[in-house]
Amino acid sequence: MKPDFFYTAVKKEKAILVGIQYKHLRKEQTKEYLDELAALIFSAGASVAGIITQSLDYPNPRTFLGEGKMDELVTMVAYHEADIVVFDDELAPSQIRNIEKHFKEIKIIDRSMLILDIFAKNAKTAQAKTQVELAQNQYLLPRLTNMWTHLSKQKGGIGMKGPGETEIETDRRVIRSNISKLKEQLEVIEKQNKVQRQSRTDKKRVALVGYTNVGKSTIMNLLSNAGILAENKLFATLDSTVRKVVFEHTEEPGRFTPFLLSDTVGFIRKLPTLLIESFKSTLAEAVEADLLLHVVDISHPEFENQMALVKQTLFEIGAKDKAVLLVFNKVDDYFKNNPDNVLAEFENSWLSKEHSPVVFISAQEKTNIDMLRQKILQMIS
Ligand SMILES: Nc1nc2c(ncn2[C@@H]2O[C@H](COP(=O)(O)OP(=O)(O)OP(=O)(O)O)[C@@H](O)[C@H]2O)c(=O)[nH]1
Ligand SMILES: [Mg+2]
Repeated sequence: MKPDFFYTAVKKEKAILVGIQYKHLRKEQTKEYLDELAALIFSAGASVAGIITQSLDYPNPRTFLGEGKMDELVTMVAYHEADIVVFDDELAPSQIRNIEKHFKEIKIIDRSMLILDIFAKNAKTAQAKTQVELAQNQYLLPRLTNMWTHLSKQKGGIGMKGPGETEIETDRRVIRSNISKLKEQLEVIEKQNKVQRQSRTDKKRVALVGYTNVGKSTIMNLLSNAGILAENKLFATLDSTVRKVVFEHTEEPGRFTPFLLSDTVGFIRKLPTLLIESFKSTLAEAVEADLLLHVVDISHPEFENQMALVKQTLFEIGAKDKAVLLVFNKVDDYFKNNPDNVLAEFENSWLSKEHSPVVFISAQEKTNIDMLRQKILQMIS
């Protein structure tokens, strides 16, 4: 660790969150969405100073918020001495330009940009880094003319990492050639990975998939001692890790079944399409798996919507018609808040609802892990 006096990290940025209370959404849902945006801000290393919402049918085409609300936002930013304003929906380049006119030295970003930033921060392998860089360049291309030219480049922090950094790169031609170079690099990496995957085809393959922060990496570590970073941040995992796991059949001691288990990048609502596109090859582990463990955080108020989104995303990347074991995780948290519910009843209701095998566990408390092992074994044997 560096001594304190060498520590030169930029100060923790303060953000104001902006969301629309759409007429078709319940109030609690809008709150959940903004809570998620706050979790993204936290994962990016910044803090939330304030939240502003407006009831609208659709965003104002010029400034996202209406005139009066915009004044309120300006006051709020000044009061909290905020550094960033984050909008929960994607902003059009012209909206960014119009909003920026209201501020000095304030970064205006949208949800996509924030997610890209977290990905840039957390990417470790060459593949993940290249994929993020590709998505960033593609995101930047249509927005080149007005990306914070009013900000001093030394500022650092969210959104200042990556291709936005230097003057020369704000040239469309450079961005275009970056994009084609990155695509070529990815092709090379993907070819190597494919060879690697093909060399493992003799074994059954199981992939952990699910919404971000549901506990995929915790389960991976529990089943395989993989030593993967698991933390209460969104998108802690960006690279798929594969481990060989050997389970012994409880009813037949001495009989072992080996398989390959992989951890994958989490999903989130409104994941920038560019990221899905560029992460397709990372998600190949899920597409080519024999069994998917769809992990759900049952303690989360939005868990059913999260499940639906995961199914939709799996469909989009071509991982449909797969054997799926639904793993409801964090039952410890769930039963803390719903002490009257009975696990067996719950299990039955979901079994009839989903028509696919389900298992309820707590990866943290190590509850029901034997049941999870048994079900995996049943499904791959
Ligand atoms: N209460 C409770 N917390 C859990 C449980 N399993 C995991 N967690 C916590 O949930 C947080 C997220 O866990 P991860 O394993 O990193 O989740 P992930 O799905 O890999 O998340 P990403 O890689 O960021 O998409 C961590 O703080 C874990 O300690 C559980 O059974 N109960
Ligand atoms: Mg993870």
